[in-house]
Amino acid sequence: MRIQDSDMHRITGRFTTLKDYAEKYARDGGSSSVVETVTTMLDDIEANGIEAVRRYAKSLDKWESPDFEVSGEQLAHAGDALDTTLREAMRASAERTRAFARAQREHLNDLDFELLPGLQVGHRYVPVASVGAYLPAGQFPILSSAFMSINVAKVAGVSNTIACTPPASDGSANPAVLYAAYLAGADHVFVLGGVQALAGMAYGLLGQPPASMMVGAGNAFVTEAKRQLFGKVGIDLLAGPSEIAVIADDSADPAWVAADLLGQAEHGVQSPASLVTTSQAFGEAVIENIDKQLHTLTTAHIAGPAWRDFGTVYVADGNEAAVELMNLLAPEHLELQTEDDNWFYERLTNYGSIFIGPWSTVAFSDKGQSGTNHTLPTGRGAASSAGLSVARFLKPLTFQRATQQSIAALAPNTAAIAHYEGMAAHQATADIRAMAADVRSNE
Ligand code: HSO
Ligand code: ZN
Repeated sequence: MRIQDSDMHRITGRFTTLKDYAEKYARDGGSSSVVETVTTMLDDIEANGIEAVRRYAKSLDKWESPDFEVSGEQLAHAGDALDTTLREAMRASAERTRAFARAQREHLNDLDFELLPGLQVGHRYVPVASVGAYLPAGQFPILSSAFMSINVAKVAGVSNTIACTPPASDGSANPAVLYAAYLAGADHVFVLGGVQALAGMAYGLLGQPPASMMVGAGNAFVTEAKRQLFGKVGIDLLAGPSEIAVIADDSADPAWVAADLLGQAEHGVQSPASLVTTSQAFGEAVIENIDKQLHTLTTAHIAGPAWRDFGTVYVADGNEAAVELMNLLAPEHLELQTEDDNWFYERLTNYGSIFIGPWSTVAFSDKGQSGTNHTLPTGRGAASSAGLSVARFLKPLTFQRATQQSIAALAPNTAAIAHYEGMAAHQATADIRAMAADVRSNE
């Protein structure tokens, strides 16, 4: 057993680790070579259209195709060769993520009420016209990506959904990723990867109108392309390395906590996994279990370095300190395995999604089984925003219907404010109505 400064920080009252934390987790927006490459590619594709898309597909992925699209027939049969157990599991994920999104949709109500006599205001939810989703198929072909993006967009009522997934070295798409896109109800699926895929969707080069919004995670180039295209199109979020943080005490099983920490550390060598505990002995036991589990884990070459460089066990000197630290960490995924999970749940405010009690593990959401969306803010993004949900594909468009009855309350005040600002044309719009309604100005 070993406890070193590097893997255990002692918290006494205020967080002495705040500076460590900021240094360790502050990440820049990407290396400048990635930024430059993506800028060049996007400019080229914007200027030269599908010809440039084809050129990049050929040079980067050795992939040529007349239009990159997967036929409806091919999509419908994508799952045929898959193992039945996998197919059933995926079907359950598709159904549950759809059911959760539907329930959330039902709680987004249109609004229409009288704010003042003669002034009716409100909003109605209108889906974005089209969504482009990136479905990764590289090191890990994350099958649930289609459920979190396309599926949820469909529930929102998005009429045109496009998915792009990168080709393998022989130009084929991952069959399970295609099957997921099929289950999710994608309207058009293309075998196209990287920056050229995002540009193709955003600029409308794939025989479809430009995407209003693009979602889904990919490598550093894909993320940078989304960042640069933001503004032209909406995006879900810019995903950094996946994270997990756990609050656990002596009542938890250190082997389970260790497994769950490694469960997200596996994502990449920069994935932070943090344990916050009030018991030093428990923290030591978790570290010991992680070391043990890494011996047999087939992805230890990723999870090991991630844990070594970005893994932390914090010993808090009380539950309040644990909550305060966790709200500061604002992790993407947060697990509670304590004697009184509700006590923590009521006080925690910054996380992408929370997993309450030892039977709830992050992978249940990651794989679509628990229905919630796995596209969640990372890198402290959870301090200011939530993850992807049906609401992100819906615009609450406001309206106002003013009648003459409301003019006395609206027009003179508007005129007074516009007059002060020097915005004469604005003032005129209020004045003509005030005059027509025979309302005297405030001036
Ligand atoms: N943890 C990732 C999603 C995922 N992981 C899917 C594995 N499969 C981001 O939340
Ligand atoms: Zn994950």
